[in-house]
Amino acid sequence: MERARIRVFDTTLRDGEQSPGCSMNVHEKLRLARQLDRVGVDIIEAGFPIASDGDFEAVQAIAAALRRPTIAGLARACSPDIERAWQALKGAAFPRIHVFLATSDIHLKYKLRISRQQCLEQARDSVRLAKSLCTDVEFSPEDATRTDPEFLCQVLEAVVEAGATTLNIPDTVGYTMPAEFNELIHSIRRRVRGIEGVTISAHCHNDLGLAVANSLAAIAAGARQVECTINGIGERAGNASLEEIVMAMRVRPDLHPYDTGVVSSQLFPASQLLSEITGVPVQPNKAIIGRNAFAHEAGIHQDGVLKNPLTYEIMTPQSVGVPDSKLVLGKHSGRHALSLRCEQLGYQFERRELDEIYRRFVLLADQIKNVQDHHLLQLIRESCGRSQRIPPAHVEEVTIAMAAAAGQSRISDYSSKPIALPNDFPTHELPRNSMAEHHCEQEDYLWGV
Ligand SMILES: [Mn+2]
Repeated sequence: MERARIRVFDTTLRDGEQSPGCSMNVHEKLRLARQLDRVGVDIIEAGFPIASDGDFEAVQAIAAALRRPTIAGLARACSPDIERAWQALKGAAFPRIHVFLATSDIHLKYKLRISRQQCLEQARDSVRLAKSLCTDVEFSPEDATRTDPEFLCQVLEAVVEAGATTLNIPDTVGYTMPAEFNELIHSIRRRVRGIEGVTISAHCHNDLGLAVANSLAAIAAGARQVECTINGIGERAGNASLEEIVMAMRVRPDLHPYDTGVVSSQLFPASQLLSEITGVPVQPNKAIIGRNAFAHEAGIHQDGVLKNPLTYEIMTPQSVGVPDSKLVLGKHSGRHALSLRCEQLGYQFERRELDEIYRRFVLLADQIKNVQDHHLLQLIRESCGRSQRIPPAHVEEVTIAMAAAAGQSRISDYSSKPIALPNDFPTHELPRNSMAEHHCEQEDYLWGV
C-alpha cells in the first residue's frame, strides 16, 4: 500500500528554545541542527531572527551549514520581522519564511487590539510580502483552536490566495482534543478554497498531555506536516514530541499508514545531545527516550523479556538508538570492575556475596569471551536472592541497554529463543530451587538509560 509521506518540521531550536532553561547559543544551536539533520527532519525552524542578534546569527549559520533540509525562520506579521527573517534565511538552499498572526477573538481583543477585518488584511499583506522574498511561505493563525472556525477559514483562504504554501494550524495553548482537532482539519479541507494546492500542518502543545494524540488526529484528517520538538520541549508543558509521533507511526503502521524521513536510531542521540546542551534532563519515564523507557523492574516482566522481548516490548531499544551495552568483562576483569558493573546494573553486594559472584563469574568467563550484562544478571539472580538493589537514580548517565534485547535490532529479529548461559555452564553448583525461589519475588531489573 502506498503510504503518505509526512513532513517533519522540527522546532526544537525555536519553540523548544522558548522553554525555561533551554536557551542555546549559536554554537550549540549549530551542533543540535547538525544532529537534527542526521535525524532526517524535513524542516528545521532555526529561530526567530528579529528576536535577538544571537537568533539571527544562528539562523544564518544553520542556513549556511545545512544544505539538505528546509530552513525556516519565524516572523510576526509585519514587515520588519519578515525582512529580518529573509536576511537571515536568504543563504539557505531551501529557505522558508514562517509568518504568524493570532486569529482568536481573545488574542485580537486583548493582545493585538485589532478587529477581525484588520487581522484578515494584515495576514494577507504580510504573506504577500513574504512571498515577494521567498517562494516557500508558511502561515500560522496563532490560537487557531480557539478561533471562530468561520473566521479561521476566511483568513486561511486569504493567505492561500496571497501565496502561502503551508498552512499550519497551531493549538497554541494546548486546548483541543483529538476528535475536535481532527474535525477542524477536515472542515478546513472542506471549506478553504485552494486548500488542495497547499500543505496542512499541525502544531500542538502539551498542556493537557495530548500534543502527540492531537498531532496524530490531524494527520489522520489530512495534515501532511507535523511540528514537533526533541524531548517534547517547548513553551509551558512543551510541544508534541518528535520521537513519540515518529515511533507511534512506526510501531502502528496498521493505524497510521504514513512514512517520515526520520532515521529512528538517531532519536536517542538527539535526545541526549539536547539534554547535554541545555542541562535539562529528560524525565525518567519519558516515552521512547527516557531512562526507564526500556526498563523492566518487575521480576515477572523481566523473566518474560528474557524469554522473548515481545512479551513486554513493542519496539527495541536499538530501533531508537539506545546503545547496546558493551560490557567488556572477561576473565581478566578484576573484582572491582565486576562490583562496579553490578552497581551500574543496580546491585550492591557485601564482600562475601561478591566473592561468590566473582567465583562464578570467573568460571563463566573461562568459557565465553565476553560476559555481557544479560549473563551477569542471570548469574546474579541465580547466585543471590538477598542482593540489595540500589535505586537507578544513583547511577548517573550509565548507558545500559535493555540487555535482554542485545544484538537484536528489529522487531522481526525477535525470536522466542531464551537468552541463556552456555549449556555447559556449571549450574549444578547453584543452590537447588534457586530459580524457582526467586522467580516471582526477584527485584532485579534492567533499564535503558
Ligand atoms: Mn508553539
